[in-house]
Amino acid sequence: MKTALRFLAIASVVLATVASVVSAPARADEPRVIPVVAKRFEFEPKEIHVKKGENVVLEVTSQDVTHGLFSRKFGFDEDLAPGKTVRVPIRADEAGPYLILCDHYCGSGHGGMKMTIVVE
Ligand SMILES: [Cu+2]
Repeated sequence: MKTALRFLAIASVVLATVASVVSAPARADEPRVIPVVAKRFEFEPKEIHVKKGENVVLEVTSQDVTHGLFSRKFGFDEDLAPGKTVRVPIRADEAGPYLILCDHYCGSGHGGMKMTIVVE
């Protein structure tokens, strides 16, 4: 009887250890979250560096008027309503600088409102 109880105790410790090891690696796949602010007439930061194949989420918030967030490369085109945060997942498999544009007219400096994502 004592032997059986000891076996059960050891078995439950082993199972708990296996369970914690199996569930741990999920964290490594979690995307890196990068906060971005949009305001007349710039994005902050202006340049973001990511690694090839890295999963990143841009959390973009407009501080003033409605802006746009457009990227041909990453295939997104978002409207950024003031005060709302938009989550944009990105992942690049090729190195390079990629231009991100405001594509929602926001005033006189609209044409120069851009940022760069550098995939390295
Ligand atoms: Cu604009």
